[in-house]
Amino acid sequence: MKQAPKHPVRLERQGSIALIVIENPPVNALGGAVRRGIAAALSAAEANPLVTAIVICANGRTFPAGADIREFNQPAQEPGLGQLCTMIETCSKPVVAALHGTALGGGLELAMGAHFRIASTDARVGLPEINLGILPGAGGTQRLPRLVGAELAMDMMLAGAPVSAGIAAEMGLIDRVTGGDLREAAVAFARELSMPHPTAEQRGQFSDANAYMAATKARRAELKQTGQASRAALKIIDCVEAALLVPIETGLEMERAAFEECLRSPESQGMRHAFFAERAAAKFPEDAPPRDISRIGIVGGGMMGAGIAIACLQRGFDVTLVEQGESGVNTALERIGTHYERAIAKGRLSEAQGAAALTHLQLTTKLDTLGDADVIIEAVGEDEELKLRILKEIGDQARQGAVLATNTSYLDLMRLAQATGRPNDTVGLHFFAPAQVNKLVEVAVHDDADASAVSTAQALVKRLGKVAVRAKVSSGVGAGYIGNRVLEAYRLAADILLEEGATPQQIDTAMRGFGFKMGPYQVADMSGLDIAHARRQSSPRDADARYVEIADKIVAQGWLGQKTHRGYYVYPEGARDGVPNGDVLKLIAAHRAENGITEQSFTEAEIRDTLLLTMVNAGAQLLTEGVAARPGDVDTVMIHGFGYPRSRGGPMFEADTTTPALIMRRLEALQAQAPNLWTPAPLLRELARERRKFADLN
Ligand code: TC6
Repeated sequence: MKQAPKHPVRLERQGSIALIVIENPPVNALGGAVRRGIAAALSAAEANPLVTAIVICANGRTFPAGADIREFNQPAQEPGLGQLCTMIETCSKPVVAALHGTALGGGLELAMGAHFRIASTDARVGLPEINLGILPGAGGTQRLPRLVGAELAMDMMLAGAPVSAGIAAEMGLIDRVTGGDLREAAVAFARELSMPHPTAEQRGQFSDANAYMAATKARRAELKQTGQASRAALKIIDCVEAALLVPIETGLEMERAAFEECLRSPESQGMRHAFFAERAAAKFPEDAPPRDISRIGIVGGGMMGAGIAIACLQRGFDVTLVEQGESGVNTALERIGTHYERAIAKGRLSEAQGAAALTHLQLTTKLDTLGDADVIIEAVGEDEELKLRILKEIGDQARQGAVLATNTSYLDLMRLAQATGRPNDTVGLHFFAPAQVNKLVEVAVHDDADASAVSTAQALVKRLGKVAVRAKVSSGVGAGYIGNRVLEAYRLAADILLEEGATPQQIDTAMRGFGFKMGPYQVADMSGLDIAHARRQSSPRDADARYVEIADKIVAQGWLGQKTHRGYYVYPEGARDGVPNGDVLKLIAAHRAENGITEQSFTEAEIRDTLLLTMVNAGAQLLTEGVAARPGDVDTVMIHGFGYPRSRGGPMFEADTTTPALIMRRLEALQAQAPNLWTPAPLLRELARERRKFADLN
């Protein structure tokens, strides 16, 4: 853990203006020392008769990006951020906050305590607390509605997404935006402010509370209807209502109580774990400087290749996309074009922005145009012969020093890397569909990969705004990387329950009840049963490994899921939600009869526990093999790649709510039924023996 600097706040003077300068890298988080520093500087500036106004600003890359989340698990330190904001608001001299970078959470709350806010053009501001299962707890729920109105305030706090300084100014949250030197502009602004500042207005009450109350009620109902009524979301609405109805002091007390409740909740603990696990996962042992990247080559313009191309274009890279033949090029162009048309239609992009992005795209049939690409990603179908051939051609065409990547997850990475003729420059980059949206990328590292090639791949993922997780692959170990290995175990466990008596609907309902958006059979229907079938057929399998044939029998009927309107569910024309497929239930019953399996009944809790146990064991196995480095890496992959509920922190985090010894005992009870699935992983045994938990390994 980083030590906070000794004096993270300085008091400076420019004539009659006092500047409170925060310096607490990397993101100027408002930890105890920073809060004490600001409070002391504020008191000194207020007491100094030569000071007429005060500017709060920050050095480094950003105005505070929030409270220090690491302190949330520690005893409270005075002054609390809420107290500090009230101190600023009730200061007898005008206070201006000067925002740059990402003024988020407690940082924005601090700025709202100030009487005026000026921001640089490229600043972004927001209250993302909901993403941590909490709400703004330093007055944000009370001050934001007073500044921008209850509806916009609710939108901002419930979405948790930051907005640009320009939009914040239109909302009334920012008073001035400057493209020039922020600090100079803030000081100039402060010099204008000898007049009484608008404390009274900010702390005043709403005159049109009733109109807004209708909006808060509607929002609460909408959240409940759409299944988004988390504790934090509902508390945010309660607090906005308080802002409308009661004096600010009472509202602040309510907010404090709500914040404390959310902070202690298991969902906030899970989300905070997820936040730090993602950042830890992004740290790789390779510390070589990354190579320069400006042009990305992609080979294959199917769903995956086109998605990767869009992800790259969105982040300003030049992209050369190679497809086979005119029709391949046209289809890829249509895919990418459709994406931009939709984004424009939804107002997410202007036509000019869409057109500008497409000027960075070169679509071609010629692999020899890849000579100027800095990273080349192979994204053709999961067919070893095809990939070997394409990777050889990529190796022939790429310039020296280019990083080569394959999007495989199951094929032998070492073999593919050899095919390029430059294995040292080759890594795996496993994107998850839809690649233009999904934030996860597994960076697969084999024994011969050069550290700078790995760092470059890692840097690329970061620049794409995605979350990188490293998967270590050695000969014979690591195929499937992290996500697909856990997923396969999860699916097999579900299939065993199906074979023994559960129905697809029961299993899906249990997992949705747990917090997954979809159960395993809904996902199977959506992805296409033929895809998983092909993979099962092509994967080597031990003769004595437990295998469930139900899915193969369903595929043999030609029921491939949503695309054929029949799979585990039946999908009436045009419908995305299915109804249970009675024929599949009959097929499963016949399968049980054929194999002499007596149907058992399972409760939802039993289904859920078995599937979770399976994921934990698969994760522990990956850690044993060294494919995943930290339990948090498995959690990050499962959250981003497979929709594991973020509020539960991930399977390995959740496993720590019990003990490794207990998990082992439960696995041992199942082991005989499927040793390939339920034999406890060696790491689990080790943790049980040493009475340690997964968290000790993060
Ligand atoms: C709040 O404010 C509640 C207030 C009420 C109180 C009563 N605290 O993400 P990066 C660390 S809740 C502690 O890689 P980027 C991060 O762990 C908070 N540490 O950088 C990492 O450390 P490492 C509301 C923090 O440029 C390093 O900074 N605010 C915090 O990709 C760099 O982070 C938020 O939720 C923090 N608040 O993105 C904002 N923030 O190097 C959370 C970051 O040791 N932060 N760190 O691993 C972010 O969204 C992003 O960090 C970012 C910068 C957009 C600010």
